[in-house]
Amino acid sequence: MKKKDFQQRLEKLEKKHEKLINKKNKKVKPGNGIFYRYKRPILTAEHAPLIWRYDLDYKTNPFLMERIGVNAAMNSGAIMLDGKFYMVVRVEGDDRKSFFAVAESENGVDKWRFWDYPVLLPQTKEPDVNVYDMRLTLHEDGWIYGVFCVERKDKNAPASDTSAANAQAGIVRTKDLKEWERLPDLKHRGEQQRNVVLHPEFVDGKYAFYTRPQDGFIDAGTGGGIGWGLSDSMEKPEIGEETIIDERVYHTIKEVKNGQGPAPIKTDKGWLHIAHGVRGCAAGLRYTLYMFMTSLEDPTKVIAQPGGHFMGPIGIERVGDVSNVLFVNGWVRTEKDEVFIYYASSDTRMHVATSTVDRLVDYCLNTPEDQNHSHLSVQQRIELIDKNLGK
Ligand code: M1P
Repeated sequence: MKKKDFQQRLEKLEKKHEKLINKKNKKVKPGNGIFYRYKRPILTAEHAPLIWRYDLDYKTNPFLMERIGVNAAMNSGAIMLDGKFYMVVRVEGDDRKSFFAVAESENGVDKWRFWDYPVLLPQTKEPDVNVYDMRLTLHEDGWIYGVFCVERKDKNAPASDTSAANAQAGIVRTKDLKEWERLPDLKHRGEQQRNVVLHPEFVDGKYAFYTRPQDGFIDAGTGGGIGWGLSDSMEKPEIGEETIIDERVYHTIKEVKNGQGPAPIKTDKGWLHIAHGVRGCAAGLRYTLYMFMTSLEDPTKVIAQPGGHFMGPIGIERVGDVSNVLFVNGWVRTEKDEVFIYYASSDTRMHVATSTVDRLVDYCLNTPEDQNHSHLSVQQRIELIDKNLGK
């Protein structure tokens, strides 16, 4: 390619990238009264900076090839610092390795822009093979903790099995999302862990973790359910017994497995939780989001559990690298008690939905629970219809 053509192509790429980042997003009205979706995804693989993907030097890359592509931008932790919205995004390269990168936005719904450099995580003695799905918790001890899934090859698998993996909870802490201190992986009594989240407050003077014990890498097996365990310290994080606080239930949206989303939001009526539930079907696994509340006095006690999903994949959300999946590990509550829910679709892209603390609490406290039987669901609807028809 001639230098002139190289230059022209680069200008086109830069223009297209800037245009994408600066696109305004729009609330989809009238919504369902619980939350608003937005027209466009907020972050995609195409949002990744060109300097991450292309060697921009004509001498070394005369065809301006994208040699280190980015495949997805998904499952992101979120936090608000000094009035600005930040996500710690799970970015997946074309080489299937996920890593974390910070993106920021002034208003939380559009103009999301990645920082120039992704996060280079310090390693423990046993290097990570893959890392993903960081949950950020601003803890009352003053640190921002990031708990994420760290995956390594399963050492006990036969040599012929090149897929078997072992998942554990990796932990980092930071004050500014720039300097990250790595802490040891969470010790626990089970086999594997994913979807581990730190509770924002001390409980009985200890650090409290939401867990998801599982027998195998994909299958929850005899484990599963959202668990809870306490640790004396974060420098030597170790939980003893895990209590299951939100179980898997037959023929519900969380029949196969479930996992806590981000750290819960404290309200005067209880802790608000958002989570993902998984069911099986002929097309594979279907991941939807659901909500529940736990007691302020006893955070292991579920006090409200609206039936069914809170949000399921629709439209383009249904399709991606792992289709039929919504996943959430980040939300932000603003000073005005608005809630920005950062969810990913089909392991491919990020979206936002907005609501308020009041609405979400109302949704949790006043939405009927799953009746666990079709005829009872029909009865529930008949009561509603009767009421609406004034009978
Ligand atoms: O592919 C869907 C999701 O699968 C896993 O979630 P879970 O542990 O509940 O099965 C995670 O790997 C998650 O990153 C992914 O989005």
